[in-house]
Amino acid sequence: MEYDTLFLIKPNVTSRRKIGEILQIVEKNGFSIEMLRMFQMDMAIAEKFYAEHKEKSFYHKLIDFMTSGKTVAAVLHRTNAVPVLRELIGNTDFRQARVGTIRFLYADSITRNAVHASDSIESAQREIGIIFPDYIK
Ligand code: FUP
Repeated sequence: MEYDTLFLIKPNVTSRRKIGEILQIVEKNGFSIEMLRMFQMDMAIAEKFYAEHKEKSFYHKLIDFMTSGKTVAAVLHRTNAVPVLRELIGNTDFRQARVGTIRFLYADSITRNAVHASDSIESAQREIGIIFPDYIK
């Protein structure tokens, strides 16, 4: 099945001028970029996006980081987009990420972990709605 997922390139990467390299990796792996946006997350968007983590110990660190600089957001389209992109980005903890994954290559810590990819089709729809409210499929 072909469908969309949401991808974010986080502030620790945008500030290092690695945006092009990472977009090249996703395109080489068969993803089509349907929407693309660069912006700095405000508190309202970050809190909405990460609402499920509100009670976690790392929540404030995560929100601080995500609002600290520019994010590139993309709607990516492919067959089996969610599991394929999750595989390509690697484990949340970069120390456990498979060699060659985006997090293995670009993460600095568990919080500054370079990229985000939706973990289910439902999450993808919710997250696309937050970042690209005008996107009509
Ligand atoms: P993932 O789906 O791989 O992005 O991971 P999670 O949904 O579990 O976590 C969301 C974000 O919280 C991660 F991108 C980074 C951050 N996080 C931490 O900062 N510390 C942790 O221990 C776990 C996650």
